[in-house]
Amino acid sequence: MNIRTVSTTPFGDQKPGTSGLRKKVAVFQAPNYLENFVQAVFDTIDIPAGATLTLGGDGRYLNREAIQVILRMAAANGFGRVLVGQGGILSTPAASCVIRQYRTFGGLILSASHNPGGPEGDFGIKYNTPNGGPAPEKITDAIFARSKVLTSYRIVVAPDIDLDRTGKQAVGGMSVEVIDPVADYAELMESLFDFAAIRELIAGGFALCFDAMHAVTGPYAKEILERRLGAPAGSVINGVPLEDFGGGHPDPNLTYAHELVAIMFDIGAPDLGAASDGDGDRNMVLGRGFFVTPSDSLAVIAANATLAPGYAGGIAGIARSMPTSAAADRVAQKLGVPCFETPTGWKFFGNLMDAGKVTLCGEESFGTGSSHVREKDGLWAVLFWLNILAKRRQSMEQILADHWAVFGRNVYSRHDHEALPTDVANGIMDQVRAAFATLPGKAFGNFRVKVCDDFSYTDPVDGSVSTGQGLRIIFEDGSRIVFRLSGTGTEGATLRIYLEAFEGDPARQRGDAQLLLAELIAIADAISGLKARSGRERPTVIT
Ligand code: VG1
Ligand code: CO
Repeated sequence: MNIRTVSTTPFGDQKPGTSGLRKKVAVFQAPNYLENFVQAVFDTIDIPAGATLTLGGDGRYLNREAIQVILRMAAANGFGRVLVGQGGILSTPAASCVIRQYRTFGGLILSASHNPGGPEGDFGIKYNTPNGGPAPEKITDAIFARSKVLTSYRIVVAPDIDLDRTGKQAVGGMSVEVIDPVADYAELMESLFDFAAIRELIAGGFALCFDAMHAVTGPYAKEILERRLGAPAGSVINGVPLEDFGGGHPDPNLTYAHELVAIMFDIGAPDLGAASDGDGDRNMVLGRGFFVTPSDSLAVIAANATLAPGYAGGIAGIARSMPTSAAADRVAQKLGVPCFETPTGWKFFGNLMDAGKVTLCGEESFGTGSSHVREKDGLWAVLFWLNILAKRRQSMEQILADHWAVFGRNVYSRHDHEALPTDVANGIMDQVRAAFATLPGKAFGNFRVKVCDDFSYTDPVDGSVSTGQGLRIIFEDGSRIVFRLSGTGTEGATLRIYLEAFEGDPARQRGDAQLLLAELIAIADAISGLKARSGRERPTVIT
């Protein structure tokens, strides 16, 4: 093997965020930038000789080039084999599935998830550990530390492989297997859900529309929804992955998935609408003229879990991120299973799933998943809904109404203020933090503050502590306002405000969330000085 050692100067800014290292494409294109980070990963993870690595990405701009570089570096750093998705494609949940199924020594996933792609867009990379999940903070901190001091990287001299041809090839002395990115994942889905019942539902005229947003889920959705489940061709829209996602923002929410939202709120809307993000781990589900919040989606899936064959034996427990509404907690309580509250980011669920403490996990940010892999999983959530619908034969709106009638409704909304100047965002957070001293006991209209804190978490499995995970203001009646800065943005700072109030009265449960939360929204502004400090009248995205 012809290994070269190339000198490099550390960049100092390669700190993985909520979900890996994410930067503008131009930053990744700087000489040695990608190589520096990949070497930092390889130096940190103690690669067993001859180990196998899983490799793939969401197909965005730079994906193919980065894969060729990583293959050469993997060969030079002692990997014996790499499994790479055909065309360089692997959705995040499919990568997790491949890591687990073939017991590889983790994987590298190339994606900036829901952030836009293309030459002006974002790129990203993250390391997933052998359990298939995102590396925990202990490892990402070590990678960052290493990236700041390393002075060279190792790479073999070898030509590019043909990423489009499945089968065995070689890079240096290392074997590379180009695999079908969809097959193993589709098999796993078929083992969890009642495909026969869903096929029957669809054959009976149930219509669905899945918006892949020109991101990675197109091929997965077409194979599973159209080919295996019999949805008519065209049920999957924007199904061809494009390097720039067709110029769109592949974030499945009410703002960016506007094409799907328009379809679902129009006359003749299909029975179910769904969308996924750049790397396929998020999901948004809609009924006809009806939006299901991700927090409610987790709760409904938990309450109906035994309808799916893979969960027929019941669930061990639920975990949700702190800002996610407590709707799932109510279901857990009724089922008599534990519910854990973790910081934001899927990496905090891994230990709980590995220890068998939880089966289902969810985040308010359109993330739902289970222990079938160690990532959130967009299509899995859509299939879970289809399975529930096939068994219950009710509309999505009716299922939610029934759910709220039993459990009450945790009225919920997230307000994002994107791309704020960093000092403005920090000023707002500082003002909230400073108010903590005087808030407890203070009344705002009908709401009286009970406690406030900066959320910190002690992992119940390994005892590791994560601090500074979001400013919480909790009111006497259990309502909450949470202020948190995003760890995935690449432009200025994004401030997220999470609002939650419980509504037990069935007569008021069907109301509009923004109206039901109006008082809390005003309180959030009064405490943070948001409008005055930012000069903005309204959030960039409301969910
Ligand atoms: C956001 C979401 C968080 C999610 C993360 C990664 O992080 O709020 O819940 O885990 O994105 O999702 P932040 O720090 O911007 O709030 V993805 O689809 O990038 O893998
Ligand atoms: Co994602």
